[in-house]
Amino acid sequence: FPDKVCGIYVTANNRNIMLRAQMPHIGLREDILRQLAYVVGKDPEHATLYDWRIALSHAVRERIVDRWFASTRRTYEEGAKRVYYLSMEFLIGRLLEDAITNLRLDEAAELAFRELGIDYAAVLLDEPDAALGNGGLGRLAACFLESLSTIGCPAYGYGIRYEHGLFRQSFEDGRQVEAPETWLLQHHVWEFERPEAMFQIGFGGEVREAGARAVWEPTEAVFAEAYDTPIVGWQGRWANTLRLWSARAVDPFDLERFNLGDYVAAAAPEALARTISRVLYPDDTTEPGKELRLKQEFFFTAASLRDILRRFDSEYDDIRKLPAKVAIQLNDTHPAIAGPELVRLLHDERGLEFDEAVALARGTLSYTNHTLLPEALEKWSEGLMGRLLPRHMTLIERIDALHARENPTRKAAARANGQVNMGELSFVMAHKVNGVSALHTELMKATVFEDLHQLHPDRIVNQTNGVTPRRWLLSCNPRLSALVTEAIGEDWVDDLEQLARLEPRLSDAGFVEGFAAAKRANKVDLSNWMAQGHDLLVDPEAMFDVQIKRIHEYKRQHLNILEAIALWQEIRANPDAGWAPRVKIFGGKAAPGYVFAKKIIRLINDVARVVNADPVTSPHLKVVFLPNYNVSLAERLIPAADLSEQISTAGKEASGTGNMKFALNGALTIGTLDGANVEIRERVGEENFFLFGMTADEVVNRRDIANHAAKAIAADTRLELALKAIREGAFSPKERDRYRDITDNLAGPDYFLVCSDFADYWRAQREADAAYRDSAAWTRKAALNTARSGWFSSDRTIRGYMGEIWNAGSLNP
Ligand code: B1N
Repeated sequence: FPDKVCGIYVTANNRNIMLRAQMPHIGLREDILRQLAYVVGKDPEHATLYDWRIALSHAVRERIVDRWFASTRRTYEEGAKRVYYLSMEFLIGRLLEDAITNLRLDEAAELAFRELGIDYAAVLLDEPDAALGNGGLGRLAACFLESLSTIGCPAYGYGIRYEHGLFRQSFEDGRQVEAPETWLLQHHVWEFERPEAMFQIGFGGEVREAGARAVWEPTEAVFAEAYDTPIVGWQGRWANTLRLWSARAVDPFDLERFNLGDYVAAAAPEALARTISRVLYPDDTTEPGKELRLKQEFFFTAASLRDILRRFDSEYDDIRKLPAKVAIQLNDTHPAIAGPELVRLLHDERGLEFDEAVALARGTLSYTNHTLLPEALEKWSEGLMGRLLPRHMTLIERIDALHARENPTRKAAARANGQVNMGELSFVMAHKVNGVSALHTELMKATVFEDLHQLHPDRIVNQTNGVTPRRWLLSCNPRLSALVTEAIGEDWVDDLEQLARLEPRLSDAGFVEGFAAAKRANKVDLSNWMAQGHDLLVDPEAMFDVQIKRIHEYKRQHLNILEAIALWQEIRANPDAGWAPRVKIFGGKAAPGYVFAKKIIRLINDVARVVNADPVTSPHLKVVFLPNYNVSLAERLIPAADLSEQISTAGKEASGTGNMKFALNGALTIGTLDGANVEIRERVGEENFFLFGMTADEVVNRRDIANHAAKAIAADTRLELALKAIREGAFSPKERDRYRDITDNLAGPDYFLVCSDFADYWRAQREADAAYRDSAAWTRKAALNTARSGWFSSDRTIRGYMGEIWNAGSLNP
C-alpha cells in the first residue's frame, strides 16, 4: 500500500485515517451517518434514498482521495512518463458501485445499510448514469481508464464535461422519442471543481507574421474550466484522474446592456460560451459536420494540451524531453487538431524550429482509428477550418509539405480537394496508428491508409479492444463471479487469463450445475424486472437472445427482426414442431437524424406488438425492445443472456466490445466474421460459436453481382414471405406502406447484404435452437466461453498500448 498516505492530515485524526486507508471497511457506517448529517444536512429519520446515496458516495470518496494523492506523489517522485488519453467521449455509467467494488467495500456497505434498515440495492440504483458517450468508443475509453488505474500506469483522461449526455429514449406508438438527459441536475459527488486550472481558448481572428514566427490573434474566446474525477483501480492500489472541461464566458455578463433593460442580451455571452460544453453529439459512426462540433473538438484538445505542457514545465526544463515523458493518445480523429495545435505551441509560442516541433509532436502523439465507414471519417472544409482556426490551416499545409519532402512518392495529403482529411492528418502526426481488432487493422492497411502504410510500414499496429473484468464480470454478475472465485480463487479479477483454469472444472458436475444455476437465477431476475418495470411476461426457461448496441444499418438489427418474422410465420404454420422457446431482446438508440435507423426501431416495436399478442406462437416466441439502453441496462442484460447477436456486415464493425462482455458472461455468439468476433471465435472454439454469413472479401464481391438482393429473395421462400408480410402491413395494418423504405431498400440496393446473408443466418439460428435443447451441452459451451475469454480484458489491451505505443511503465507495488 502507498506510504505516506496521510502525511498532510491533522495528527489527531491521523491514526484513524491510517487505519481507514489500509482497511477501508472500518467505520463505514459511522462515516455514512456523519456525511449524512454534516454534508447532506439530513437527519436519518428524514433521509431519502437520494440523501443516503450522496452520504454513501461521500464516505466512499473519502477513501479514494488518500490513494489518489499518493498516486500523484509517486508519479512526481519517480519522474514517471504520463499517459494522456484524449477522447470526445467517456461513457462511464454509474461510479458508486464501481468504486465500492474496487475498494472491496461491498460487504461492509451492505452490512451498514442492513443495520440502518435501508435498501442498499436501491441506494446504488438511485445514481444516474453518466452517459458522456454514444457507444463502444466512449465505453472503451471508460474501460481503459479503469484498467490504467488497476495497472498503476500514471494517466489522465481528458474530455468534455457535457451538461447533457446522450439523450433519453422512450417510445411513443413504437417510435423513438428523444428527451434531454440531465445527469448534472443532481449533485455530482465524484467531481472536484478546479477553478485554478482555467485556460482561455480562442477561435477565429487573424494571423500576424512577427519575424520568422506567427502570432494568432483570435477574435473570440472562452474559458475552459477543469473538473476532476478520481478513477480508482482494483483494490484501490492506484487512482488516476479524469479531467473534463467545461466552457464558460470570459466576460460572463454585459452590465451595460443589463442596465438598459435588455436582460436576455446581457446574459447572451455566457449562454453562447456554454453551448460548447452543452451537449454530446448523438452520433455513432456518422459525421455531424457542424461548426459547433469542430469548436468542441478544438476546445477540449487545446485546453488539454495547455494543461499537459503546464504540468510538464513544472517538472522539466527541456522541452525536448516531451516524447520521453508524455504520451498522448488520440481516441479517433475527434482530437486530431492536437497535431497542428501542439506544433503551434512548440513553434509559434516556444520558438522551436518547425521541423523539430513536428518531430517532437509526432514522438508524443499516437492515434487510434475506430472505423472505416466513409461517412464517419472526419473531413472539414478548408473554409470552415480557415475561419475558425486560421493558424492551424497554414500549419496543416506546412505539415503536408514537410511530409511530402520526407516522402517524395507520397500521393495523398491531409489537405486535398478543399477539405482537411483528419485521418490523414492524424496518421502523419502520429508515431503509431492502431486499429482495434486484427481484421480491422488489416483492412486499415489495405483500404483507407493504403498509401500511408506503404510509406510507413511500421507505423500501423493492432491493439484488439478489451473490457474491464471488474465492471463486466465481478460487479455486474455476482453469482458467476462467486462461482469462479470459489473454483479458482480471486486472482482472475486482475489477471483474467486465469479463467482458463476453469476448464478442468468442467468435468465436475457440481461446478457445471453451479454455472447453469447462476445463469438461470440471472434470467429469473431479469424476467422479474421486465414484468415489474415493463409489464412484459417472459419465461426464464426460454433462450434469451439479445442484441444491444446502437441502431445502425451495418449492425443489421433488421436482419434479426426479419428472422423473428420468419420464425413467427413458421411456428404459426407448424405450432407443434417442438420449437425451442425464445425471447428476442433488443436495446439501442438511433441518432436522432438517422431516419432509416429510427424506422428499424419502429418496425421492431410493431413486430413485437403483433407477435406477442399471438396466442399460437406466444409460448414459443416473444420480442422485446427495452427503451433507453445504457451502461446500467447492459449490466443487467448481459449476465442473463444465452445468445449474443453480433451480426454486422463483415468488414464494417471495427471491433465491437459488447461481443466480449457476452462471451465473458457465458453467452454463445451468433455472428459473422467481423471485428473482434473473429478473435473471439478463435479463442472460444468454433464449436462454441454459431458462425454464419459472408466474409469481408465475399461481401465486396457480392456487391458486384447484379440484383444480388432480388436473387437472394427469389431463392428463399422464408425471406420472401417475411418481406411480404411487412410490405402488406401485417405489422402496421393502419398504415400499410409504413415500412416501404425498408422493404424497397432490402429488395433493391441492400448495401449491407441483409438478404444475401439471411438464409445462412436462419440456418445458424436453427443450429442454436438444436444446441439449446440439449441443456447440458449448452451449459458446457457457455462455460467454455467464460473460461476462454480471459484474453479480452482491457488490462491486456492497455499493457499492449503501454509496450508498443506509449513506452510507459507501471508504478503499482
Ligand atoms: O468504436 C468501438 C468499436 O468496438 C466499434 O466497432 C466501433 O463502431 C466504435 C463518430 C464513432 N467507431 N467510430 C465511432 C463514435 C462517435 C462518433 O461521433 C464515430 N465509434 C466506433 C471501440 O473501438
